[in-house]
Amino acid sequence: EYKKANVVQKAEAELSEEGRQVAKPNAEVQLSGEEYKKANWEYFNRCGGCHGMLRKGATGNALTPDRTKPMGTERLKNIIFNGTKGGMPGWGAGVNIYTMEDAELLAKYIQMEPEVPPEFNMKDIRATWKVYVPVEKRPTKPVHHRNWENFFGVILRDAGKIAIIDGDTKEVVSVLDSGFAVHTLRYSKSGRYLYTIGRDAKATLVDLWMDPIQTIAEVKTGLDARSIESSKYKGRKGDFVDKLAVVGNYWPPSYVILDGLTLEPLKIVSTRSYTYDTQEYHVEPRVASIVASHFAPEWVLNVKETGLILLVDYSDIKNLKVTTIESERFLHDGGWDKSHRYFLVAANMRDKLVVVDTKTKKLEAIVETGIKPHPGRGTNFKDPEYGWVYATPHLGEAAVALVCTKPRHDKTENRWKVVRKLKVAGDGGLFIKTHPKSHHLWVDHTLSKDVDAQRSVTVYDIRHLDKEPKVLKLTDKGRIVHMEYNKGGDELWISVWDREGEIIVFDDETLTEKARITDPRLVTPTGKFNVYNTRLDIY
Ligand code: DHE
Repeated sequence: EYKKANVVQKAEAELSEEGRQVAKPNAEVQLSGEEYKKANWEYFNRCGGCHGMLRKGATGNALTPDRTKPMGTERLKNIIFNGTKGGMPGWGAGVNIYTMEDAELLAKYIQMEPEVPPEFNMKDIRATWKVYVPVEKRPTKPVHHRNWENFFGVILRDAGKIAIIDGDTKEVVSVLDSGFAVHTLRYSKSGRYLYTIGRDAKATLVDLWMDPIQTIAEVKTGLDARSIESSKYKGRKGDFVDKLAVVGNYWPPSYVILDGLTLEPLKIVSTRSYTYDTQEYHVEPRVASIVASHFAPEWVLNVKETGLILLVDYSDIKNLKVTTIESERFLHDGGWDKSHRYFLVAANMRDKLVVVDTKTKKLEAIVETGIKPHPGRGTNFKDPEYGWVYATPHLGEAAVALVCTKPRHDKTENRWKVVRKLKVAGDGGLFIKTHPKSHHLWVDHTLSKDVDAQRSVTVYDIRHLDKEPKVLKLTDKGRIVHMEYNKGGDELWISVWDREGEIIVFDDETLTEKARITDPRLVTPTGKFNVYNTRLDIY
């Protein structure tokens, strides 16, 4: 059913148009042209994010033929279908995305030499750039009376769309096309503009002041991407609020600087370079998370495979200054500490969080937290015993680690140490959330192998962290994923990630359900981003 969706067909057509060549099968495995095309597409859709387009491995193991051929089709097929204890999800058992035949097709495909995808140069990017509403035709103030600062941008993953939901009335105000399997959303500092990025590297720009709310520009910066951010700095070195945007590409491995108001592509910078430790050349160092610094006109870009964190100064992009910080390999997702000075990013395959000081522009600390930390943007709160902490769940264990983030002048020996580990109802944790006005800590276990855990959320009372948490089972379908607060910090929104998706709204104080937002258009809702909280990095 998914495969028939227009959006999939469209993205598939685009990929083949972009000239993916058919690789030569090796002696043992043979695939017809059609089979190869299908496997190639499925690998991009489901596998490349973790294993890499060139299959050199990152969050997942390397899948080059020297490793896969000795394993053989039978074993590989079973791993693809059932998953592994190491955290690889099974795509057959439980979720019914692949049949055994699909798994076999991919098992054969990954024994063949990886195909090198084409490059995507400025000419290709410019050919995809469209402005639907020029700057001078846009309103100078909101032309509707909704409380737009309490809007939620919601990802509708498999529909390749986003929904704008009014946080006050819970109405679905707009559903707009975006890139294929859209991955993250961010707002400009003013909050007026919403930036989206699809897995196919299509970025869109939405104006929340218009009525109807609409997409005003789009551009495709590459073939594969996961992150987007805007310029947020206003200070002595200039006012860059809403002026620029940046996309972090997985393929070609690069970042692309865009005009923030039109998405006009301005500059491509390659991230191909040497690993920070062994100093080996890497052809596919992908850009993972990106945030905008609060201290300087800079973006913090985390390059996964080389373990390098780039502080990119966007004040003069013709003479681009980049501070390159050596940290740890396999950088993925992360967020700010309470002070917004330190950025904490997971080096997930190394079981660590890396801390960067964006004021001194140096590596501050590396903290071992547990098996495969996956903070999303993480969350900050005051532990009754240890003071301010940053918290992360883990993919590989049913635990949340609290890392002490006490200010620099506080000479406590706990700074940047794990001061507490909280048990949660499942491993496979992806996201965590609290709010300055809340005393609850919410944790999902989306990728747990246990179906009950996938459909539940663990809630701790921050004032009594030594007490047993509540485990709330929320649904009998799909999985529970990603939490977000409303502007007032008194409602917690959580997604039921299913073909017939829902958003459940909780009264945060009483932990009772306040509303279920249902709409046939809410297909596979995942991340939700409240305008006010996201633009000000409140988490
Ligand atoms: Fe994500 C954030 C990459 C799988 C939903 N995801 C991110 C970020 C990166 C990333 C680099 C940080 C962006 C930032 O902050 O700038 N994600 C990847 C992958 O490479 C991976 C492992 C495999 C893939 O092929 O994509 C992957 N991610 C998933 C999922 O399976 C999820 C649950 C659903 C989906 O879209 O496929 C998923 N990722 C999200 C969400 C965020 C995210 C909702 C933003 C969280 C936030 O609160 O900021």
